[in-house]
Order: sequence, then C-alpha cells, then structure tokens
Amino acid sequence: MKITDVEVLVTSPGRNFVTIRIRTDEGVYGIGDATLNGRELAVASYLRDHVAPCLIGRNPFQIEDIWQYLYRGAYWRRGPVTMTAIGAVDMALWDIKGKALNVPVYELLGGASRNGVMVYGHANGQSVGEAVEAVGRYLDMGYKAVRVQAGVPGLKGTYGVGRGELFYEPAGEGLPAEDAWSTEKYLATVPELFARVREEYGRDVHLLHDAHHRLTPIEAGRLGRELEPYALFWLEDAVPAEQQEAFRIVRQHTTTPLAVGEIFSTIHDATLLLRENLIDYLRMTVVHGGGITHLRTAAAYAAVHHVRTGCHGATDLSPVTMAAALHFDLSIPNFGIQEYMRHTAETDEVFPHAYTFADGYLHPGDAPGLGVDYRDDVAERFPYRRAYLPVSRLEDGTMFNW
Ligand code: CS2
Ligand code: MG
Repeated sequence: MKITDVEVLVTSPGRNFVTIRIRTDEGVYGIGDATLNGRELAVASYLRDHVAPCLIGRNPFQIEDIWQYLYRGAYWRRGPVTMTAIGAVDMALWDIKGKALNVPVYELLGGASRNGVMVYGHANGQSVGEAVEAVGRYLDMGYKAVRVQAGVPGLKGTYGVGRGELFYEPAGEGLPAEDAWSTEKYLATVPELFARVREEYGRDVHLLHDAHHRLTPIEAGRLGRELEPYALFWLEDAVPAEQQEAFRIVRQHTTTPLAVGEIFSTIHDATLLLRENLIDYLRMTVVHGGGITHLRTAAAYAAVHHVRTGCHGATDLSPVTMAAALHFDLSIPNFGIQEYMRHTAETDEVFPHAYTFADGYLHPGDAPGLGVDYRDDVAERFPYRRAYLPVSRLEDGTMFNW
C-alpha cells in the first residue's frame, strides 16, 4: 500500500478545525485532527507545504518509522505546531491501518482494558449559584464526574464560564478579547464554590477544577489545601508548567490531586513532573501531543511513576481527536479520565462518528479504524474565519496568563 495524496482541510462549523486526509493506492484513506486553537493556519501550512510532499509514496503501515521521520527529520523538534502536525499524520495512519485490517484501532493497541471510558463534563455559571445548578444538570445526564467553574465577582469574564451549555468555545473572531484577572478575587471564590457543591450533591460525584495556569506555586499550595475538605478528583493547571520543579512547592503544601499537560507537546515537557511524582494526572492528548504513537510513550512513562492519564478533550479539539483518544483511553492500563466537552450540531454533521455516550461513559465503537469521517459537502458550507483565544491582563493592565 502506498500514500498517493495528502489533503489539508479547513472548515469552521462554529469554530475552526483543521483536518488531514491521507489517501492510498488501495482506496483506503485516514483522517487526523490538526487543530491548534488560534494558530490553525500555521499547522495547515506546516502540513501542506512541508510534510505532505515527504509522505507521498510511503507505506502508511509504517506508522512508527513515519513518526520518527517527521520528528527527527524536522531538525527543529517539539513545539505545538510541529507536534500537532505530526499528531494529525499519526492519527490518520492508525485510521488507515485499522480500516485496512478491518478492526477498530483499540484492537491494534492491545485491545480493551475496560468496558468504557469515564468522562467529565463542564458545569459552569456566572455565579456560584448558577454553577451549582449546572452540576445538577450534568448529574441528571448521568455524568459521574463534573468540572466546576464559576465567574469571579468583580471580574468581567473568566476562564471556563462560557457560551453554550454542553460545549465551551473561548476563541472569538477578530483580534483577541482582553479579560481582566485578579488572583485574590479568584482565590476568595473557589473554596466557597466547592463547599456549596459538596453540600448540595454529597461526596459521590467526582469534582474537578481548572485553575488554567493562573497561580504561583505558593498560591496553588494554598488553594489545594483549602480544597482538601471537598476531596477534588483533580486541580488542573494550577501553575504554568514550563518550570516543572515549581510543582515541588505545590506538592509540599497539599494532597489535592494535580493534573497538568494539555499544552505539552512531547513527553519531555513532563519527565521531571512524572519522575518526582509531582502530579497525579497527565493531560496530554493525541492532537497536540504527537498522536497515538507518542501518547503511548507518554502514558507508559507515566504508568511507571503512578501517574494516570486525563486527556484534554475541549470543544476546540475535533471529533477526530475525541475518537482517537477514546481508542487510546480504552486500551492503556493507567487510564484516569477523559474530558468530554461536546461539539455543536454543525460540527457533528461535518464529523460523523461512532463513539457514543451512556451513563457517564464514552465508548469509541467498533467501526474499523478510528470510527470518524469528514463530510466535504457539509464542511464547505463553513469557510475559515480567523479567531483568537482571549488574552488576560491583571486589573492594573499587566499582561498575564489566559
Ligand atoms: C481547557 C481548555 O478544557 C480545558 O481544560 O483548558 O478549554 C482550553 O482553554 C482550550 O482548549 C484552549 O483552546
Ligand atoms: Mg485545562
């Protein structure tokens, strides 16, 4: 079997998605997600202008060799654009292999290690009260785990409180929106939020929270300690993680489980965090973490250090990523949880898929390959529109972390 054509497809059914489609001389094709929120065209060009010519004529079954060729052969290793491009190719090659062998990809990854993939949804509200009510709606839908985010009194907008009930899209057209931030006001709100949720719904539901890179290590230690009475499943992205050793301080101050890694692009972003047991969940996923091939490396390294996976699964990752992540989640031994922000109806129409939700779990289905497709006739109705993630400034105007 030989690769004969590589298409890079950009569509915007409510938000921008970039998809690679790799065709072969035997008629089998595979697709991969190449979406990088706010920098979509950078990845599209990386694939179209630099990667695609190198793939023509190759045997798509040589997934590992092609991964190594694209990683080592780029010379300029790592980073979100490079690894998202490699991740997209990798997903498409696993899709081709599964289709050609007529098996779902998880069967190529060692088979199912569990019956289903536990997911978490996103309850949020402008006020603590609204967020508490939103948790109830997720429990009514059967979720076993719910992330809870609330607006911060005195701040115009804050991360995680968004448009739409089951999905969350932070990017907007035009130049980046500017949010204001106050750590003091935020830290004054979060413990009360979780006290109210536990008081309302008890201890059985898994509760998660995303601090979204906003705290210093000692602030994260303080928040983690204040949340200990509410037994969170995890506190996510408490501290920007470029300096992995900063998590030593957080770990010294709290037993609240820590999750990090959705913006990591290779295992090298996490080795110290894992080696020193500084986190409990690794958030890397297939689209930004180098595909199924590299994510298996990361998961294996994490497993040795008692760390479980918690793949990123936001609305701005396409259903192709969700499908590929579910095959990965179903098979690895140290699965933790899968984020499940749903997509809009238009997005689901562009990307028909086999995965299904029931009683708080997702399953990838047993269609050959990844079990997801791309409908050109629908996609062409939604042309690309430049959009950016917001930026964040402190109340005095200082540039901060969104
Ligand atoms: C968030 C994401 O899902 C999460 O945990 O951190 O919503 C993130 O903000 C977006 O994926 C950024 O595009
Ligand atoms: Mg996050």
